[in-house]
Amino acid sequence: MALERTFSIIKPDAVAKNVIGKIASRFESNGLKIVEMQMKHLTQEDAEGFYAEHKERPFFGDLVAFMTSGPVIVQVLEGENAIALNRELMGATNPQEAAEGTIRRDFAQSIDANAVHGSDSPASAEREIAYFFGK
Ligand code: RTP
Ligand code: MG
Repeated sequence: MALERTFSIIKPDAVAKNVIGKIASRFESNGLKIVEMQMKHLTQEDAEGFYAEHKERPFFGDLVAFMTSGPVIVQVLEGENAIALNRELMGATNPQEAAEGTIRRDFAQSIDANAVHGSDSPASAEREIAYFFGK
């Protein structure tokens, strides 16, 4: 299978908890290579544009407020089957429902503060990588 790229964010809760290294290590030890990485404090506009698909959802305001509450790490991960593999390593959106050994089970506290984001399809990966890193 060909190499694939996906977009990942280590969210403000995980950065504040000092577990950037532990999360990056999960990627690295499971065959994902970090090929772009930057710490960034998202503006309101950055977060609203990034999550535009959720604009009409009731949690949109809270999501944008949370994502701009502190610095994040934006990164591009590369590996075989990177999009699905990253979603598997992350675990379910709600950490209470996330499988044992997943990043969200181990480092997240709530559905809002859930430690990481990962692209959910090839189309989102392409859009999200371009959004933060250009083509
Ligand atoms: P993400 O986009 O952050 O990787 O997470 P996801 O695909 O697992 O979840 P998604 O449905 O795309 O939702 C994006 C983020 O919005 C927050 N959320 N809150 N209160 C709620 O019901 C709710 N649902 C989603 C989560 O922080 C989720 O990661
Ligand atoms: Mg999503």
